[in-house]
Amino acid sequence: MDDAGMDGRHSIGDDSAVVSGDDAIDPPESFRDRAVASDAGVYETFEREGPEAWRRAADLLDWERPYETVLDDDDPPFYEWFPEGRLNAAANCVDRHLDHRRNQLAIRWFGKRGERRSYTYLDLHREMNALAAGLRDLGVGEDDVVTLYLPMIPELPIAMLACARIGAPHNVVFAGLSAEALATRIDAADSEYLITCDGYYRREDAFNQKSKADNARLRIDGDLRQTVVVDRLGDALDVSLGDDEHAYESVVDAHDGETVEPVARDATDLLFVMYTSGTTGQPKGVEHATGGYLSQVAWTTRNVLDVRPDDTYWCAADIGWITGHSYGVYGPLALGTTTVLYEGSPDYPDRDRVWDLIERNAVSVFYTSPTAIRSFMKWGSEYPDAHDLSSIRLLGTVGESITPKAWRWYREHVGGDDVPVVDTWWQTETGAIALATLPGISPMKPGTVGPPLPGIDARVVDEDGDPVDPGEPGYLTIAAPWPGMLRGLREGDERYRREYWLEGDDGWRYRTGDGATVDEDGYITILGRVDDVINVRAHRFNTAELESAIVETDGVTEAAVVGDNDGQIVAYVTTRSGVDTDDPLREAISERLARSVGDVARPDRIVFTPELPKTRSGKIMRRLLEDIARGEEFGDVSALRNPEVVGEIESTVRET
Ligand code: 6R9
Repeated sequence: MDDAGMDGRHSIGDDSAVVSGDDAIDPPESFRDRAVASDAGVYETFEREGPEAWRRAADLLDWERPYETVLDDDDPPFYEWFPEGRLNAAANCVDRHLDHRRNQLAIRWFGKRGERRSYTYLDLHREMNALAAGLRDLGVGEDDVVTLYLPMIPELPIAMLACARIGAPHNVVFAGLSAEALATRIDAADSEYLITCDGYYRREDAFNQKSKADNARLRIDGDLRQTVVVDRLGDALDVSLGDDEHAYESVVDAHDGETVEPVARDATDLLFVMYTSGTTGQPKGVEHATGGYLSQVAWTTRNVLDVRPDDTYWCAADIGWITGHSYGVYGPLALGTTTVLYEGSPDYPDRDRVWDLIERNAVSVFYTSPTAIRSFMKWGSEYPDAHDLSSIRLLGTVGESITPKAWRWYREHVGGDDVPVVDTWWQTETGAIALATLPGISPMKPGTVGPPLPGIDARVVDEDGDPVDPGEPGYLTIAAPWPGMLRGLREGDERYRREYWLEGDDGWRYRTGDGATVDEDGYITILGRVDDVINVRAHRFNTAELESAIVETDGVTEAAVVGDNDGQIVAYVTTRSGVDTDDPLREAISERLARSVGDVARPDRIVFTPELPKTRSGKIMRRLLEDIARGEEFGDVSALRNPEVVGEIESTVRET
């Protein structure tokens, strides 16, 4: 293996294990030998070549017209990647695989009622084309934004690809969001076309999705010209269609067998818009360009998640969020692999559902979130232990910090203790993974994301933009553009500049909004959003650090820490079912914090709760918990996954 480090600053991937700390774990030998990325020289190559190095990513795609320039940075912070190039994302995800693997499965779908459907690349090609022809027939033209409001059914990725084929940017709205949220996103995106469904199942119950869509329609300022409605529920729900509403089935049937020439898009043309999850402030319409986005997504799916064409790969994130876009649809399909799509809940019909699906499908790469992993832990290792999970070659995690405890549990009980676990940091705005270990090269440090990927100039800096010392908290910034980056915001250039960019003496810096530390090896630990940092007793704590200590306590499953108006630390804690939420446990948590962080970190109040309030994408709503701790008014909680817990928490807090 090449012995090159990163420009002498740190030596990731150096065989002599320069990476320090007792907790660093080398990539397993068996994995390393067969990894896609096994040459540590890749760091140096990117360092030496600069943006030009990203040709390697663009070259994973088929281009209609080749690009000449890799990066046009004449007008920062408006960067253009591969500007002269033209390509079509759907052709890259489907058509080009027809020569070699038309009969290979592209999508394996598992529905909530035990249904299964599989699509080969040929099937996918046929249905995508029929829908693309149908959408055209309904008047959808290039650059018309189509809103997709669908659960995890095959029609969702098919609709994304059909839109991409005709150059119509999609605007996917998570199916569980309210009518109001849908209306806001339709208006904000100037979208005149909608694809939705009659309803979907949540456990036993059929939910009426169409009525939410109807409701949204009454609220929008603009005009919805045409709506396509997928029949997900069959007879379970009777939905009547108006003149400008069309059954998906009939649209696709009417055009079955037709092919639509993929529209060659400029690399900088809009592929999709995605509204961010809104943990803070108003949702923002993040715009992703076709060429740069797809290049980095394909490159990271290969090099970070180690996915190859013959894998069966499962990204458990909902396609309604960026992770599902990049790593549930575009990444795996661009590489021609088989991607698993699961509509159901992880604990239905039983708590071993996920392990059962992995075993059944011989899934080799599994990518999920710390929230999910914490649930799995809470349910108990007997569930994964009862299944043959030996097909797994790599595990990934994304979305929030993972505690060392959860990381180890995941690796041991799901990965058989001998696979790499990649903790991947990125955002809706970055489009693709930006920080992570390269699994065949870099040692892993549980609880720490890892170094920036080659070509990502991430830096942890202080208020003045100067690099912080190892271990000191700072702001995570990115000092050079990268291909998957957002090309702008739907809300305009000014907002884009203001939200994300700072001009410094040495150029433009992208602000991630996250706090972080960096260690001597260049490994970055995410401390949470900058506004999650709490200042109490003249100390600067970060929520992740305290929470990670609390969950180390026996019996504790999840924790969220906030500061109140009196400068006190309030810890919200969920426990493993059956554990007494009594004084000994309070004492144990306090001891644990004192031990891990210091006496100064002992919480003033511990509030036991059956669940923590979470966004639909699984992020803990710390802001809300902070408002509750401070006895302040808080806003609308209906967009939460579990709004019902809020009242309960509030009354518990009042009693403590
Ligand atoms: C992909 C996605 C982005 C925010 C990001 C950060 C948090 C994501 C993380 C992580 C710690 C990780 N985040 N990955 N924090 N470790 N591996 O989640 O996008 O929904 O836009 O959220 O999520 O705070 O800024 P998005």
